Amino acid sequence: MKKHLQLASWLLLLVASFQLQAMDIQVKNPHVRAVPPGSQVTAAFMELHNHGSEKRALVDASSPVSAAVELHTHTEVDGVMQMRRVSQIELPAGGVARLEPGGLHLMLIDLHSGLNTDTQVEITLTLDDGSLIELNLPVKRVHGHQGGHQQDSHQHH
Ligand SMILES: [Cu+2]
Repeated sequence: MKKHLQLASWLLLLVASFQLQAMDIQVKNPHVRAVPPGSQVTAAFMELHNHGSEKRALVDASSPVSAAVELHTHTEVDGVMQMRRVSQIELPAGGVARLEPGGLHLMLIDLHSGLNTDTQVEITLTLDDGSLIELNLPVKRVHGHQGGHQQDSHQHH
C-alpha cells in the first residue's frame, strides 16, 4: 500500500515536471499559408518564446496534412534567396525564435490536399528534451515573400 502511494506521488511529480518544461515555451501567432488544391508544399510560421532558464531547440515537427514537415531557413546565395533545411532551430533561454516569411519556417511537404482559409492544421513540435507541443494553426493568406520551393526556382539573377 505504501509503495503504491510512493509510486503515485512520484508519477504526479513526473507529470508536473513535464508540464513545467512544456510551459516554458510559449507559441505566439502560429499560422499556415493557404494554398490551392494541387499544391505540393506550404509553410507554417510562428514565434517561439522560451521563458525558461535553459536553452532549448526545436528538432522536429509533424502534421497529419502532409507526408513530411521539415525545419527550413532562407540564405542568400549569389543574391538569390534559397531555402535550406536545418537540423534544429535554437530557442535561447529568455529569447525568441521568429519563424516568418523570408526566414525560418516549417515546410509542409507533399500535402494531401489544398489548405483553405478558415480551416485549421494540426502540427506537433518536438523539442530537444523530448517534450512535445501540440498546435492547431489557423490557415491564413500570407502575403509578401513566398518562401515556396516553386517561387524560389522562378527567381532570376
Ligand atoms: Cu522551405
